[in-house]
Amino acid sequence: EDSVASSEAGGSSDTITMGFAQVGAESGWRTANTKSIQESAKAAGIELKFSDAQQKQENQIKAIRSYIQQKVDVIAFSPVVETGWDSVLQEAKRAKIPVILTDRAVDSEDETLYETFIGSDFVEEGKKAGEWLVQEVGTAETNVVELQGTTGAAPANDRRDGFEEAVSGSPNIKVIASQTGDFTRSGGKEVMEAFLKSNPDIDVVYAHNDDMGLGAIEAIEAAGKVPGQDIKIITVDAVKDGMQALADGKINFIVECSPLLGDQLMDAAQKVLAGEEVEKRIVTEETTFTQEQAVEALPTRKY
Ligand code: GYE
Repeated sequence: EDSVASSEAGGSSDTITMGFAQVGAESGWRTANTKSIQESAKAAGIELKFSDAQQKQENQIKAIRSYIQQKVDVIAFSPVVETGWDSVLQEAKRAKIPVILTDRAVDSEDETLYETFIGSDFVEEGKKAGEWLVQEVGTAETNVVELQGTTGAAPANDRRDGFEEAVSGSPNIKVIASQTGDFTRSGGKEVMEAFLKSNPDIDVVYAHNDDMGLGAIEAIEAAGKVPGQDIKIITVDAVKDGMQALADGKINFIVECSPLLGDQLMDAAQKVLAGEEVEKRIVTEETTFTQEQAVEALPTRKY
């Protein structure tokens, strides 16, 4: 495809130009997600303009404004936090550039500001994590520490809420400390070190993603304890490093969250620009993994 991208928003030149404003490169999940988007764009013959916001909303807003100025055909992004998008999305709407949300949602009341939201059900993921714990510990007194994702991010809010809901009927399960580790390995490690210093009786870590769980493993080992045994660990994502730690017995349970959203995104973009109907909400299908299941799944795991 060497044709020049259309200079008209929604124009009919055969090459579609997509501006994609990514959250950052904070985790193994994000790396796999970026790769999926880049590969799928290539396969679909879509010209991709890509930016990395380093987990800062202001950078994402700047990127979206620049895509509007460049008159791309479609804008897609994964909003770092849920709130504060209305004005920039209104600018895109006025410029008649359709917007597709992937991975994370916005909490905007005005649903005309975007075409569709493609991604996981994070509340469901939190529930699966909590339900496993309820099964696992029965009536035993259980102290949980929670490593939350980026403050204000949809997956942090929803994974917290879903988990709370699932354990709400078990008064023996108590979340004794909860803090953000920003979805990074170093963040998870740092917060876990502080948790270990101030709480002698931690039974379980619930980390909102694998990377923070992997950071917590380092902190637990450094404190002379055995992750997966002295302290059980539940995480979300199921990226390779997480699955390896699960197979090695250092993590006890992982709720899957698929980063492979690229094909669905390109498909939705093509449909929107062709004037076809797309579902307002496209939910990704996902499973969960125990240690035994991780051993089986690892050899064919793609990310
Ligand atoms: O779980 C985490 C990443 O938004 C679902 O962001 C995504 C989350 C994912 O940093 O690892």
